[in-house]
Amino acid sequence: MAAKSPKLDASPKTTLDQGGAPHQSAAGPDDTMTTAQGVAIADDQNSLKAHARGPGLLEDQIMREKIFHFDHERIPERVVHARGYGVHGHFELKEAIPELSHAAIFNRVGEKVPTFTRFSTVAGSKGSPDVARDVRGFATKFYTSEGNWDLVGNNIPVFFIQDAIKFPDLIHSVKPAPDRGFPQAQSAHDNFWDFATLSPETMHMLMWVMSDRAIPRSLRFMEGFGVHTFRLINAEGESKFVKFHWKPKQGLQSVIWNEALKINGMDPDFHRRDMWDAIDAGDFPQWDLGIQVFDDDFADNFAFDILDPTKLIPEEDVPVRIIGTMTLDANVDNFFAETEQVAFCTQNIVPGIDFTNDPLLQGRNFSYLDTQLKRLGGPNFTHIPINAPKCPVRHFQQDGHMAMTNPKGRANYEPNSWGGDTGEDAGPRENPETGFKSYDEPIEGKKQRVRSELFGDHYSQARQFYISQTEIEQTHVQDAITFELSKVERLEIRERMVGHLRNIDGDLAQQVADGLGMDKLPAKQKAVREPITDLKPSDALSILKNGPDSFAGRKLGIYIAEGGDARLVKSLKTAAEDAGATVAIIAPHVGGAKLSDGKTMQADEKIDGGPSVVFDAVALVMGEKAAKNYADDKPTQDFVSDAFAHAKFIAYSEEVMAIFKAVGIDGKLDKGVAKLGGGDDAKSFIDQCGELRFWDRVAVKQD
Ligand code: HDE
Repeated sequence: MAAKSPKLDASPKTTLDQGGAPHQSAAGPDDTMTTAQGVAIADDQNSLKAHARGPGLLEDQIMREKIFHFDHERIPERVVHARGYGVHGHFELKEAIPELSHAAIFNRVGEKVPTFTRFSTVAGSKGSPDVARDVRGFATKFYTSEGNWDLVGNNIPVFFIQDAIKFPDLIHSVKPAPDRGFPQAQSAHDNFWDFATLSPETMHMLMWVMSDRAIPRSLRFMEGFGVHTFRLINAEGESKFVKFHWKPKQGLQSVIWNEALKINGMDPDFHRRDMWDAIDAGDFPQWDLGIQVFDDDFADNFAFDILDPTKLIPEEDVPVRIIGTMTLDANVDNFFAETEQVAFCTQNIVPGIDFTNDPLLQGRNFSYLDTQLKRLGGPNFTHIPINAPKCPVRHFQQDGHMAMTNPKGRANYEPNSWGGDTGEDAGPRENPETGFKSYDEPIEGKKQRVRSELFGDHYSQARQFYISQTEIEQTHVQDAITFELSKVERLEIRERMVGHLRNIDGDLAQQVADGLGMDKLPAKQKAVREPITDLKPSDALSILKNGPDSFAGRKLGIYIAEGGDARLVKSLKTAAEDAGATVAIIAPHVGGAKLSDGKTMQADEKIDGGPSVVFDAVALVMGEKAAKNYADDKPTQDFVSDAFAHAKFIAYSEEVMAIFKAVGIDGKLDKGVAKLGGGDDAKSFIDQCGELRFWDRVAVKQD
């Protein structure tokens, strides 16, 4: 197992570390419970009463303190990205880029820079299900030697809107409607599609969120993007533009919509559990950090405005250059202290990196700092360990709520003339050599509320995204839009969207119109700028073209029952584990099942709690009597019929045919369903599982 990243100081088991070094209880032996004031508690079961059956006494300072604290346990959830999951790790630079940036993080090859990454959904509240159709946040705090750099990105390289002033409207429209307070964590409703279709700048992003990108199989199997164009600045003060990319070494993978709906019911914590389990097992996910670098010349000649966050730069035009790798290798000790209190701010950048004039980024630079004040209750949130830089911090900011690291000495202003002979510490001074300098971009022009002309192209890259998908993926996009619009009550909103789709791809518009039962295609929406229709497809935009090359990191569910062939189960387990996958045993009872060798194998899940939707591939190994017995069992039938419908690879011992018959797939078995005899069968099956899904099974669209 690799070394773990530096984390918050661990506290002794039953005492609380209140900011300083771990301490022992002042009140007595190590495990004595105390109040927050350190006074030992004699009875934590009974409040103080006037009499055994009498009224409670106000005097009970111990109960009052306990309940007071409990009453204040919650802080406001994030207004967006409320549901998230954070993990510690480190970033290691593989290739220095001094010609592009003088930032230490881009120049010290091999140095391990600690990181904290929080993944999130956008629309749902803290308790919403993980596999909602939504964008995923991918925010990383790098604790660099020159201060914290926060790369606050998403798993989609573009955004819905072009100007920060539209953000509250976008978010209001997707969040639960103000009168009824629902729907939760969904975009399939009138308000969202009303706003989106009246704001055609959303069209490119809509293609992404209607694709399988918005229902990832795991947080480990998705890309990350900084979205905006940033600047890199070298020691000479020269600047180039840059877009940041995270490429998962695990490959890309998503679930399909019907699966997502079922997973959300079976395991609303599917993504966070998956991340916790992988890291707990030492299977540390890794992402390469890549940069797309380009200059003014490219920017001036590119078909779109590089300041427009609804556009991407195809990797075929500017290749992604990999410069380092992030490894996530430690779960948090305390969810609240770390995942909840972490405060990402887009304005946290270090010397050698700079902003551009992207109007969304400019607005974000205000919003993030502002929101932390509300959420964390004061300006000293940088004193909270998860937010504190791991390099020296010296300034004259002082006081405020919950100030933890307070300056010593007399000087709290500058310039000052302390120091020298006075013997007093004069405090820190600015440093023109190493201090942060903005790129001295010349600016002139009129003060206006306008957008640049190229921002008016709303359809070209939406089309490029769509035509870059495989046929299966295109079908998923059609189905997703049809599903969402079917939940929209107002006909004119549905028609407006199909009118936009006609500017993107004729067949897509027709499929959705058919799916919605429209008699004729609604009128085309008027385009502000005529779309470019000959942009080349880009393979990088497809998930299926960028999948993994093995079953590593994936999960096999083996459903066993009485009399199942013990050798088969063992060989499946071994083959899966050898491939770097994990295995869960499912049985009719959690106590497990007695196999052919007479031994009882314990189960991880009872069948009702271990449906096939939570696995990447499944196997069923049962004795004849048991298979017949469970052929009529509904959870068993769902296990098989879902796995089959979701194009999963299925392995079985021949007795299981009784169940296949019961669910009506016995006559449809294809190359994705493998009968296990002996020999290398298990290994061949696991090799085949590396393709993740047997798409041929669902490739022909049923009308
Ligand atoms: Fe955010 N966003 N955002 N956002 N965002 C927040 O900050 C905001 C945008 C993103 O795990 C908030 O601390 C505005 C784009 C992530 O803690 C808030 C605009 C991208 C996270 C905020 C955007 C993001 C946030 C809420 C339009 C991808 C979660 C809580 C101008 C590049 C960070 C918080 C975490 C969180 C504002 C648009 C990503 C309110 C005003 C584009 C990953 O400050």
